[in-house]
Amino acid sequence: MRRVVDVLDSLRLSGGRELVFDRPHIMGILNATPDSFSDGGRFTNVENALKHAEQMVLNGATILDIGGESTRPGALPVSVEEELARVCPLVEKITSSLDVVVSVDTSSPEVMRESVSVGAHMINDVRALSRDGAEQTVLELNVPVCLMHMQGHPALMQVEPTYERVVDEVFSFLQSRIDALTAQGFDRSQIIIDPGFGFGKTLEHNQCLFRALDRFLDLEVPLLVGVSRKTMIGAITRRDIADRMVGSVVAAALANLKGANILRVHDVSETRDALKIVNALM
Ligand code: PT1
Repeated sequence: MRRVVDVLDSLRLSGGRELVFDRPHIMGILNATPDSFSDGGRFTNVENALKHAEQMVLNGATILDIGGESTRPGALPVSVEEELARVCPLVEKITSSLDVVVSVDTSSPEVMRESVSVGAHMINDVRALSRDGAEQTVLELNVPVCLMHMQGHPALMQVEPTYERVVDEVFSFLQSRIDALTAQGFDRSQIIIDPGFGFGKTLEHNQCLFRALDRFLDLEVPLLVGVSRKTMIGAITRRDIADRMVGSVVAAALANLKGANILRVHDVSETRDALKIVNALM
């Protein structure tokens, strides 16, 4: 199977740090939301979050994704002030105490700016820099960015997702977002893409996208996949959110086999074992 590493091989991060795609990277999810969708808000205070972050790094996460806005289906928007208050203290604490790449999951230009100023290395935007000022902000900050596809908005995105050809539409969207950024001088090697599993997609849409994951390698930028504990895993296994670990880990291993470079997961240690098995046996 062709790997993106054949073409492009690393992200340049602040402080001379580099993220090399000579192997899959595990992005551990660190929710800074009181209603966080599967950690029940246990990690909302900074000290608990730091412990969780340390554990994920010990277990093999090379990236931590810190988010202050829930984007699961039905979630409501959060104010910029609230998002800043949730995210920035955590980013500052983690970047100053742990040797890990810190990604901030946000669509808000203010949060992007402030979190990078306290040490964040990259931005993960589920709205692919569509908010007013977001694109300009990332151009100015000049940090790596993950562009994700979503149809609609979290509150209503699962009501009636509709596509004529889901793979072509998601592919074209991501291609046009890459083109929009590079046309303004942004370095293509600093862009990551993500088809956005569960974001305005039925199970069938998610299945089509997953089966076509290797097509996204044609865009010649690193590919991020996030399916951990999502509804699609529950729909396939008929398991509640608390019992989706095995399904999620298998899906992460399959995504890696299909060329994904970054796996965004809750269960870091289990995912690392799965990736080691893939690497050793395939
Ligand atoms: C993701 C992602 C993300 N997912 C990126 N960022 C979430 N780049 C947050 C469900 O169907 O996949 N990629 N940031 C979490 N969002 C969801 C969406 C959680 C859907 C759950 C579901 O259950």
